Formats: sequence, structure tokens, C-alpha cells
Amino acid sequence: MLNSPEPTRGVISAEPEPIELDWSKSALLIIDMQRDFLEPGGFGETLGNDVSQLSRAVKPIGAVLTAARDAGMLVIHTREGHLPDLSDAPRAKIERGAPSLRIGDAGPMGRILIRGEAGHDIIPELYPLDSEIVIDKPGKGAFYATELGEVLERYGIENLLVCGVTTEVCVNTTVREANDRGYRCVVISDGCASYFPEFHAMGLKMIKAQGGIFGWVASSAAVLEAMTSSTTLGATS
Ligand code: C5J
Repeated sequence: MLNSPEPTRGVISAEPEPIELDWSKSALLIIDMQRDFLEPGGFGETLGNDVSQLSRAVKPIGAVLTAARDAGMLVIHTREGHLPDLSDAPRAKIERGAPSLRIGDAGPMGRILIRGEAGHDIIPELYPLDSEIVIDKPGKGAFYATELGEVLERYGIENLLVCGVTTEVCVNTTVREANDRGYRCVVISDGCASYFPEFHAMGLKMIKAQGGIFGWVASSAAVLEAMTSSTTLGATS
């Protein structure tokens, strides 16, 4: 692929239809695989969620991450979280609901959803390499109040392979933001997860419905297959 003289294009068997991508204009975008969402004692659990629901996405993401690294594809990780003084955290976000701990409160992995705390960090299994880009975001969407747009422009990226958590919140919000900005998003179905399996299923369905109104959905196996057996079809995406 990128690291070889082979063609740099590949066709992913996706829904609602296959999509051909130029790998040199594609990036892997891993959304919020943080301890705060996946481990007990973090933000996700304070909201009353069963955090074990998210672990199923780790292996598929790991497989695609390894392939992307081997291929020299741009890899971007995001982390949802706030500055220690909470100046970037809307009161409406902090005050809502009745969580066991609120954003900024001290928890077993440090202050909940605060940058620099242990819980805010990415899980060890998917830890970014020094060479990879990490985007800190205060919102659910990865474009809002971040440098993501400039980074993608700088690297000439047109296509995003998107995975992470949670399917219906930060993954969906980011895909919608990306779609409006003209990016082709292929969402890796088993590389996403939700605390609510029915929201995961519906979140994917919303993306690929109506001819792919927000993007495409493909399994990690289909993405890996396309990455390892690139072909050219003459399409221009
Ligand atoms: C949530 C996220 N669910 N990363 N954040 O609050 O999806």
C-alpha cells in the first residue's frame, strides 16, 4: 500500500455500496478510546453505564491500527476532555443529570474527563505512537474547537476510516461534521461500540441509510481485506 510500489487504491466492501479509496488520501481516525469511557471508575461509569460493553471494539481497532501503521497511513486519535480549570466545559454539560461524579470531580483515575489525568488517557492496547496525532476535543464532534480540520488539510486527506466510542455519540457526531466538510467516511462497524447495543446498531444504520447519507459502513475484516489487496477500478474517490 503506501509503503510499497503497489497501487495506492483499494475497494472496501461496504454498505450501502462498495467504495474505492486512494489510501494516500486516507487517514485512520480513532475516536475517544480513553480509560474514562472504557474502564470502571471513569466518566462513562459515573453516568450509570456498563463500560464492559465497549471492550468489544478494542481488538478490531487494534487490527486496523496495526495495518494502518504497517502501511504508513496517517493515524489520528482523539480524546474528549476538558482543561483543569474547566474553562472549556459548558455548564450545561457539567450540570446535567445525576451522575455519581461530575466532570472535574476527583475519581479513582483522577479528575473525571480532565486533560492530563489517568482516566483521560487512551487505553494501553491502542496507545498512540509518538509519531501519531492526538487531538484533544472538548465536545462530542472531533472538529468542534480543535485543529482536526487544519491537520486533514495539511496532509491532503479526503477519506476517513472512523472507529471508536461511542457509536451514537462521538463517532456519529464526528462523522456528521466530517460529511458536511466533504470527507468520505467509512465507519468500521465492529470497531465502534456503545453502552447500548441497540444505539450502536441504529447509529450505524443512520450513517449508511438513504444511499449513505453520512457515509459508508464496513467491517474491520472488509477494511483489512481492502488494505492488503489493493486494486484499481478507475473511480475517482
Ligand atoms: C460520550 C463519546 N459518550 N466519546 N462521549 O459522552 O462518545
